[in-house]
Amino acid sequence: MKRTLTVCPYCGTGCMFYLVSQGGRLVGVEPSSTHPVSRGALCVKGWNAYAFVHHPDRLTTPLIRDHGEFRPATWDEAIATVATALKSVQERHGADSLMFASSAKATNEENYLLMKLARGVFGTNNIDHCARLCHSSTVTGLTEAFGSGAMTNSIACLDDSDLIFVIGSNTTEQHPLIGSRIMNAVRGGARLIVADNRRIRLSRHADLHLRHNNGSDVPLLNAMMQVIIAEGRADRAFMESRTENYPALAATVAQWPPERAAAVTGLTPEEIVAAARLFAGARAAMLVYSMGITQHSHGVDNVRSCANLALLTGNVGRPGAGVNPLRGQNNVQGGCDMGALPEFYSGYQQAADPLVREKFARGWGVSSLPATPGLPLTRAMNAATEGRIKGMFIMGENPLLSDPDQAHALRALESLELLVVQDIFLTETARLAHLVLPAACFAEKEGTFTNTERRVQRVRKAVDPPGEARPDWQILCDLARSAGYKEISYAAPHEIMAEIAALTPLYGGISYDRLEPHGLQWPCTTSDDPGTPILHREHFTRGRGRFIPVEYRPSAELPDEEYPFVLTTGRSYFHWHTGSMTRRTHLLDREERSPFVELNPHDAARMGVREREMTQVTSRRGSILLAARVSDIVPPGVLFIPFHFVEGAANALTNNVLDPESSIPEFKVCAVSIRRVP
Ligand SMILES: Nc1nc2c(c(=O)[nH]1)N[C@H]1C(S)=C(S)[C@@H](COP(=O)(O)OP(=O)(O)OC[C@H]3O[C@@H](n4cnc5c(=O)[nH]c(N)nc54)[C@H](O)[C@@H]3O)O[C@H]1N2
Ligand SMILES: Nc1nc2c(c(=O)[nH]1)N[C@H]1C(S)=C(S)[C@@H](COP(=O)(O)OP(=O)(O)OC[C@H]3O[C@@H](n4cnc5c(=O)[nH]c(N)nc54)[C@H](O)[C@@H]3O)O[C@H]1N2
Ligand code: SF4
Ligand SMILES: [Mo]
Repeated sequence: MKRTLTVCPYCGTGCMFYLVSQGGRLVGVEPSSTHPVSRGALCVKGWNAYAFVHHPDRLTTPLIRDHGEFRPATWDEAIATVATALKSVQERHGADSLMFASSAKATNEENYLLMKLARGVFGTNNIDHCARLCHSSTVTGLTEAFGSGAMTNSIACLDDSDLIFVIGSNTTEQHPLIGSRIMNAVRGGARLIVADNRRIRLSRHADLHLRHNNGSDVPLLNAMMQVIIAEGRADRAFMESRTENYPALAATVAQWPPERAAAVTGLTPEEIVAAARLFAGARAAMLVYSMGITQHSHGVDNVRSCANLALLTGNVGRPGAGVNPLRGQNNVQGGCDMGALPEFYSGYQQAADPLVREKFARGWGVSSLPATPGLPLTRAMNAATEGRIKGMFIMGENPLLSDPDQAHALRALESLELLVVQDIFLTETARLAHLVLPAACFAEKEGTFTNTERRVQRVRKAVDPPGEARPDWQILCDLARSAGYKEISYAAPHEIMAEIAALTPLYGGISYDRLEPHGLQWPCTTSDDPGTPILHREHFTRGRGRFIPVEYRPSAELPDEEYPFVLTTGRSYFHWHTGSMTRRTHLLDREERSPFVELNPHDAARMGVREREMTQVTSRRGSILLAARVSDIVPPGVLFIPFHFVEGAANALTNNVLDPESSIPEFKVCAVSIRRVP
């Protein structure tokens, strides 16, 4: 038996465990008892994280489409074909007709390399990844307010908190080891407010459960701030010494007394006042949020409101407090840190800044780097349908199931002249590709992931990849060389990290030998920097914390007579996104086998729908069939559908409307109808 210490490939909590292998095959998982986050525990996905690795569906050779059918190819042929095809699109239509989609499932080193390939070799800033669908609102909103778009505090800070405000995060199901830490804190005496109209597990332990209407977080938070100011509960000393632009905030929230917010949120004024008093009365209050806040056409405004509330009450820069966006994928924090974003190089260095471009050009040995602003992923999909994006290279994403408005996503992918997909399985998106490259998964390669609390941790190889599959970083190096960038050569991922550290101040002090045993939290700028568990302690990254007042903008598509229900989409505990890994994991698949819609008992009675009966849910964009789960988890008038199932794809229904600033889609609100299928 061999035990290999590595990081869980599922969520951003970043638990570490040992992969147990025997004779070159994984046989199980053992938690790490000393790890500061997992502390000897794992959730059901972690315990089963070895199971998909040896699945017979794993891609084992490159595939080239020939007369409509895939045929296996050698690596030499596949790499040369991909490089030539990308070059050809670039030469005929310009570099900005290419789009590169990176992967929050891949390592930091691999994200950095794809960023380098897009900018340094193919000359475009068109690089992005699933953070666009997830926390792009956070990156925009918190960077403006604080100067950094990451969790301000550490997971362990939950132990020091005496009030936890969970808003738009189903923490026990989606970040289970953070969820259980919140439950522990509550058992230890911390107060809990949950703002989510679903009766999620945490709500049963909350002092206050706010079941406000989807899309009404800005009025809720504005009114809480109005009460805090009116009752003299704001932290004046903190505001004077650490913040700016307070008068503008005060003027805006003065327009939002609880009575006005009550009409929009569906709450009572008393509930809003109670929330305000609980929050402002705490010694250390921590905000925890996720997709309920970010995935709206006003997602950035929601994030700004969260930041405003924390600034107003002096809850930034100390233990037990802070604004804490829980990052979703195992390495989505790292994907952003590595500059797999159109607007940034690694470490949030602006692509628009000529000095940054000069520095990277020198570091990479290229003559120049592109100045044209890059396209976010969501806008690139729109551009593809308009013929402005011609070629797409997708590493480790499955947009046919994860992008909003599936018919639109299909149109976008089908209109491409060239689609290359590099994945571990032949996903729904890969089936549309011209070329498919088989990648090694987390258990088969070396590298690092960065978790939601900015902790950079080692990923280690336990077993060999199946067949001809290779680590993403090796494939990307070969591709760069084949496309004419001969200087690229790394013996192993630690050499890529050395280059990242040299060009990226945030990661300046990160090297593999320093990551034993449980990683380092950035900023970590020098080789003796112990890392930073809490941001903004003496001053904000941007200097002063900035209040950015926001006005309420309703969701883009509200219910009407024809589509009388609000549809909100999200996740279940057992499955992961588009299901490529969890639906190939027996134990998880057994728990949740098929698509379902949560429907309130009142609505069910009204519509004549009973538990487990088939229903048809329809929006202006599409229609799907799925079983009813009648439950008061959702309030009347709201339906909830997880987006894991291809045979009842929630994204056939969702609305491809984007936040104007972050370009995140409105996954959390659209209008639908439901009927029983006779
Ligand atoms: N098991 C599992 N875990 C996962 C994932 C997975 O696929 N499966 N995915 C990972 C990823 S990438 C991410 S980003 C995270 C997401 O983690 P979460 O954001 O916690 O998950 P979601 O289910 O998308 O949405 C959370 C909650 O938002 C609420 N909500 C909807 N609209 C609103 C609103 O307008 N306001 C408020 N306040 N709440 C609202 C919903 O009712 C829902 O309970 O999970 C990560 N963890
Ligand atoms: N309706 C609705 N839609 C949503 C959301 C929602 O709440 N509602 N949430 C959005 C959010 S927050 C997110 S993060 C996105 C997620 O959207 P995606 O990122 O598209 O979803 P995943 O299924 O996680 O895709 C990851 C892919 O990487 C592959 N993979 C795993 N490991 C590796 C590796 O090491 N190398 C390579 N090359 N590939 C690998 C997997 O097989 C899988 O196909 O979905 C978004 N879509
Ligand atoms: S909480 Fe997240 S990181 Fe931890 S075992 Fe579960 S899925 Fe993996
Ligand atoms: Mo996400």
